[in-house]
Amino acid sequence: MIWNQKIECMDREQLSVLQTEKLRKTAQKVYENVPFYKQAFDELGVKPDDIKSLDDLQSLPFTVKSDLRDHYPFGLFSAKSEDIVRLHASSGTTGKPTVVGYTARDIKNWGDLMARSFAFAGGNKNSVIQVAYGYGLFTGGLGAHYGAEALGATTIPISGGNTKRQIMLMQDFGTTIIAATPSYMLFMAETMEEMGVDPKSLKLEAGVFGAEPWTEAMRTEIEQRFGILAIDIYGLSEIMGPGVASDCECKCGLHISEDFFLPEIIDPVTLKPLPYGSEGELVFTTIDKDGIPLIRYRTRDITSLNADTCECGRTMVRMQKVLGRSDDMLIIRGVNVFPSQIEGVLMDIAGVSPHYQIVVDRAHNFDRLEVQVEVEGSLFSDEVRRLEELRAKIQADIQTVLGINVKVSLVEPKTIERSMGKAKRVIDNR
Ligand code: DLL
Repeated sequence: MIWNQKIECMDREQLSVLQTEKLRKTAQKVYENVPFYKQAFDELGVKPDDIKSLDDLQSLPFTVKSDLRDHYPFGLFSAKSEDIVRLHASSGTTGKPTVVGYTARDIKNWGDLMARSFAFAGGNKNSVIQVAYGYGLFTGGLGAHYGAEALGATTIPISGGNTKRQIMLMQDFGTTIIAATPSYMLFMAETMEEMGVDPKSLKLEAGVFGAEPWTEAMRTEIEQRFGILAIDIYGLSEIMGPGVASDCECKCGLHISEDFFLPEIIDPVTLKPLPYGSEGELVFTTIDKDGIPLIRYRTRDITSLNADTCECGRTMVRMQKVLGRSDDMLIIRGVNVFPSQIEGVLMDIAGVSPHYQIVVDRAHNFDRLEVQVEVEGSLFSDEVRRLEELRAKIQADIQTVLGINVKVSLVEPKTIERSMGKAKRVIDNR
């Protein structure tokens, strides 16, 4: 089902007229209400009225995460405080969180956009949606919650964690769609096995999984273990939260809700825009937000865009599955390494579980990368030779993909700490 056929399948020329109009209004709003933006526009010598077409976007200033932190907590808000009805925040690596505010209209629109994502997963008013993203300052829980209600579905606001209870409710309430991080979904599969529950015996039909990078191999594993459709959902709190983009049943890229968010891909070094199809850093301009509209926000997420009409009929641009972040990219002895590349290798090898951790250390100016990965328990009671063969294979395959030698350690099942939210894949001790 297409939730908003008129918009989601809009002729692209018509769409660009709508986007240009919304962009000009947004530029006016931030120029008038946010001193940070007035100064940034003035420094570049641009005025909101100069915006005549979408090409003029390139003359506008960028926004980065530290700009939000430097104006903590509400300095980049465009709306008056009396009109803000909700705050969310995402934790940074250091110090203060990044705070975002929503007006009542923003909350309504967010629910509507999230409903589009649930519709991608086949959701409708008959669906029973279990929201296993965390509720609280994180946008996952409440974002999915309002989307499920906007859809008219029955919503189960269980939040993350409490895994056995999640499973019981899935059985008893007849959950048809689950919203969770992909790593937590795999943990639920494991817990079901321990409890003697067959994941395929549930009424579950689909899941909307996101908040962290995951590979196609992980998608296949979830789909096969549960017998469901696994949809990728992308978003970030600065731009709105979950529901900025999601893939449809074709699973060939995530449709961005372009009537709200203008995407660009830039070269993260030169900051120059790149054409469709090129990989680079994703940048968003929000064009229909009141609380905290942002101009050219640098997400640090690496992907590419595709503007071809999708088989599903939607015309909205698609972004490729996120490859990683330009800032969690590891540089190991000069080589750029994305955790998702290592995950890709692991998932292609039989007997290896999707639970792994990457530990980086430096000794005598030499970077060492260790991949700790869980393997099937039965292997440990087998001959040592088989374990060693598997270890050597993983090491050789990673060497082929990354071009560097890494240490591989095989560990027993359930040794690596499980997460109820975003998995912590990398421990960088450098
Ligand atoms: O993670 C919002 C969200 C909640 C999205 C639930 C999807 C589902 P933040 O905590 O601000 O917001 O983190 C945003 O998470 O810049 C990406 O690096 C990463 N991320 C989110 N979704 C995906 C995804 C939420 N589907 C940051 N694939 C983003 C890869 C993702 N990375």
